[in-house]
Amino acid sequence: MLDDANETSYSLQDQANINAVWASLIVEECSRLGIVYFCVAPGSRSSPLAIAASSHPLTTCISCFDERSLAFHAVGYSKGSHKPAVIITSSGTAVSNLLPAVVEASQDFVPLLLLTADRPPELLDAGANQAINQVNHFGSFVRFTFSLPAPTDNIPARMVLTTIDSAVHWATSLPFGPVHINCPFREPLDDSSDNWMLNCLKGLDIWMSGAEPFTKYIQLQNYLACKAGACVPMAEVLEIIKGTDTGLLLLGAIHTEDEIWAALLLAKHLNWPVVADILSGLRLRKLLPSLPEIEENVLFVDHLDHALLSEGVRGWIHFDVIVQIGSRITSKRVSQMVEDCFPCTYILVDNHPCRHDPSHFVTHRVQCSVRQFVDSLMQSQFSHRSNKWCFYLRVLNTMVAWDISFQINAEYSITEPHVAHVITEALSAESALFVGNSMIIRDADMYGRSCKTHAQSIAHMMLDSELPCLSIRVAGNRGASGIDGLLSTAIGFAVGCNKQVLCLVGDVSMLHDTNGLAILTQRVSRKPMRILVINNHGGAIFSLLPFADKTDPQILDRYFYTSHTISIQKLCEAHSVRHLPVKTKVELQEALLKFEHEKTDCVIEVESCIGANSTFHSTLRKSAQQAADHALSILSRLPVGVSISDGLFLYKIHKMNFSLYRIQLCAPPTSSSADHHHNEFHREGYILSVYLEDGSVGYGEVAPLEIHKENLVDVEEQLLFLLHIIKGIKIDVSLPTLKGSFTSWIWSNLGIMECSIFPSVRCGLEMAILNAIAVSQGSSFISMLQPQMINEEIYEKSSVKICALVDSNGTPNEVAYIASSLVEEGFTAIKLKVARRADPIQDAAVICKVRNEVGPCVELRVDANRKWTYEEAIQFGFLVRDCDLQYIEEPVENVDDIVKFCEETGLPAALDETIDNFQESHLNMLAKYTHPGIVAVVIKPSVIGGFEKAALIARWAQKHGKMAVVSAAFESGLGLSTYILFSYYLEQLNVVYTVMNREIRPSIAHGLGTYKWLKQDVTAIPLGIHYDPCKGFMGASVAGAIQLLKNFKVNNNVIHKTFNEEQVHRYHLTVNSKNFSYSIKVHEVGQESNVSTGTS
Ligand SMILES: Cc1ncc(C[n+]2csc(CCOP(=O)(O)OP(=O)(O)O)c2C)c(N)n1
Ligand SMILES: [Mg+2]
Repeated sequence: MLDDANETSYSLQDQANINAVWASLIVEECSRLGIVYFCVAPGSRSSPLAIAASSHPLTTCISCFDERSLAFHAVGYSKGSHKPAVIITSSGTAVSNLLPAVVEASQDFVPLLLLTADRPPELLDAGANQAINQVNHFGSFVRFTFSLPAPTDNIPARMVLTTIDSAVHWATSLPFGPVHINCPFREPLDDSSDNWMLNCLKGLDIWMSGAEPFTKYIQLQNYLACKAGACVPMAEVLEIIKGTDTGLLLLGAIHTEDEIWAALLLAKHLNWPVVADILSGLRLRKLLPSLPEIEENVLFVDHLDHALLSEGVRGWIHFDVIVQIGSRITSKRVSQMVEDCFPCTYILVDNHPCRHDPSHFVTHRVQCSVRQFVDSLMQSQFSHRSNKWCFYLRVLNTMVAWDISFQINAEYSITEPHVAHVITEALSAESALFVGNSMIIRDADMYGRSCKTHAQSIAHMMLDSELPCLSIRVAGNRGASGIDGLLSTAIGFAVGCNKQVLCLVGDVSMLHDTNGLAILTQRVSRKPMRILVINNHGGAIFSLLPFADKTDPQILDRYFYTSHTISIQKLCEAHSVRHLPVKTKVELQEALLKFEHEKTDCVIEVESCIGANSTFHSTLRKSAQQAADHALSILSRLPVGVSISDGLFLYKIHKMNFSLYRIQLCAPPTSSSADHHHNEFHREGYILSVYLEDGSVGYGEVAPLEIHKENLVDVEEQLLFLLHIIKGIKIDVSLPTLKGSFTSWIWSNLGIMECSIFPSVRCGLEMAILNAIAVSQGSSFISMLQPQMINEEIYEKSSVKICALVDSNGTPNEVAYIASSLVEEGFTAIKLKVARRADPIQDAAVICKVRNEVGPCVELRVDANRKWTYEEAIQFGFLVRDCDLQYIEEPVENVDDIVKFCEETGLPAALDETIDNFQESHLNMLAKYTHPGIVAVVIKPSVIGGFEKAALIARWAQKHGKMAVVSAAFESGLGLSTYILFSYYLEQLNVVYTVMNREIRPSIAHGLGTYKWLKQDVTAIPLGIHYDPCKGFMGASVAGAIQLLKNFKVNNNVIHKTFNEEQVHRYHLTVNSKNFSYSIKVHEVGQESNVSTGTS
């Protein structure tokens, strides 16, 4: 870094003062740009420049006391050499004397660089000697003018260099002409020494060690610039890109559909990760469901902004080359990351000539259209060497994306990030988006997401573009980012682009431009518009600024938020514009859909509130940061030697087999409806064995009961199918994250749709695979899920609290006796089955008796399994009101009555079957149950479809302050051990959650009391469930469960049949029709059939 600067070819450290540093930088950069002829007029204020120019080894200097003549001399030099000459003058009329020559140069397109010394601002307009207004002194006769600040070490010195580079680019680009840089200097003007901070040289290391200009401007055709030596051929850029190890394609604002497509093509060609800004048109992508390749081929790191919240990620991420298409990046964190990547090559491509480089780090500035740039790159082939890097970024992005989606979807109320998250669904091929400033554009950039397009749009797109994904044209006023005139601009944009524009604005922005509504009502040749106003009653953005916490709320309210109660509805009425208020997520969806097809304009007003918005943003940031840390810890634990280069996988499945077990139970399962007249009870199921290529084996259990919708026969068929297709399937490192990874793995690797795999099969498969990976890594099921939790010592002392299960047949006395024996044994939580009797009064009598018997400290739960009518449940509820029940599980048969039940009785309830029956998005379905009366969610992984779904529901419960209770479905010791570890994992998550919210909850008793039913087991190792004297409850040892799974051996005495690989016939069937033909791959299991197997 800076220490190394001593050894560099160009040294600045020995400059006496900061004036000399800046003057020296100016002259050196001119020389590197090929500009070496300096016309120096005498003067004191300009002495730092004159000294630097005259002492530079490569410059030629000439002098004249008459600035007018000197300037004409410079014009002559430039005409003759086709290179700009530099003119240095003192302040005052010395500058004015340059005007005639500047006019001549301007009219005759002669490049010149004017460096005029000036007084610092404190001496202007204050009667100081020789001080006149030199800013904009030459009016329209210069192509570019810039007034530098007086030199200071508070500003990065590289800014001086990018100013010179930009000025020379203007002078030597069509139409060539003079450029003016005004240079104020503060005394001392000589070389007397003054302490200055070396820190201002940050980012100059490479510049100092070379002889190249800081920012090289590349114009695809510019003769004069090349002559001046200022132009770098495109070949250099190509070479850089070819040699890139870790490249990033950053897409800023892109304005036309052609250019958006060109950028997409470039992304595919380079195969670099892509960060697409909201204004690029590629952030809110619409995907064709049938053609997902684009998402597979191009890695869009949509959530880099939030991933960068993690300090670990900030320290780890580094790109050696960044290509940015289109200026302006909305995300500050991404811009900061680009700065932190320095020294790196930073290539900015845009067709305007301006310096859009606020951090002053651009090394190559290519001035051309996106298409021209892509054309010039498409002829070259680039090697794709950063697969591993892309893979890491993909995992990181996926995990952060999952968390963002989770937080947004799990929030019952409509939030501003939710609007940004779902807005793509309201856009079609015929629409465009106009984003307002303030929070709106940032939220869309941070929380927007791509989504699948629906059928009509697909047809349209295929005809339109024949490309696999649809970009959405997005515009905004980011030139000056004002909140004025946004509505009017959006309406103009709608006329101009002839699309159905959806405009998103904040309330203050809307109020700033209500006259836009008058333009809206003049429907001149445009399609109807939807204007979505987020009304948080003020400028919410200020609540996110660091000073918000430290400022008096009244001052914030009045002078920052400008809080108001102005009615947007009445404003719309005044302009006869349709207005639709929106208060919930569902209402928003309906409003957006409704107006998509209507012919009228409308204003949809989403109600929000500054405080809640600020809190939710902070939750999102914390959660995304944790997700990014989690992703990093998974990636950093990749075992050495894992192959990432070929297909980015962690393991390969060698084979799978499964065995039917039959074990004895002590009693019939409580879920059993059959009458049991004999004393022998059995449980049947399958043990899956998944073998990895490294020899590790993991076991899983698939054992459907009556509560499952599938039975043993269904399951066997599906397992047979899996047995054949799973061979050779790869597992990547992200699979154990349980954040949608299994769902996408099952679809993309096994080709099975999420809804087609039976819940118990998916659960068993997840169990077997996670256990196999744990064996292979020499760790445990828990460490798979949460690598940060690895601490073997803690496992030794940890146990999971178990809730005993009582099938409460019998008289109150009999049941109370059983319950108190359980308490004596050490149980502190008991669940009693109710609603088996005809009369809820009898159930209530049993519960009252039990409570009496076991005392007040035992947690009592009851489970009605939805068997009561509402009236029966109410009757029971009122009778047990004083029994202090922890909760009543599924009291009523009608799902919609459960919240009503809580409200009427004031008793806590829990969900169980309700979640089992969710077909689609669990979080949307759960939204109905945020009511505080629902205190727990009972999760049976085998019934809801595995650990991934179970973890999602548990996180929802934890987020809403509810208990997430894991419950077994009478599985064997294998399933139970995995559930013990899963319960422990959830408890740890809950600790993190509650610590964040500053409230520690006691441990939860999990529904694993079914172990008492096992008379026999599939394993010889006993489950370590004992009274834990330290904790004071009946608990399952975590270390015991880890050991059981590690050393698991199937007890062959209980195995009835094993399914290994059977004969499979593979063949193709080809069907030829008139205009098309298609081929079907058939895998046939079992005996050879008579089907003709002619191949195509
Ligand atoms: C013309 C103009 N005036 C002032 C500002 C400063 N400013 C930026 S955001 C903002 C508040 C915008 O409030 P709103 O439109 O309600 O959006 P929110 O912050 O609530 O998302 C203001 C006043 C600006 N950008 N432009
Ligand atoms: Mg607002």
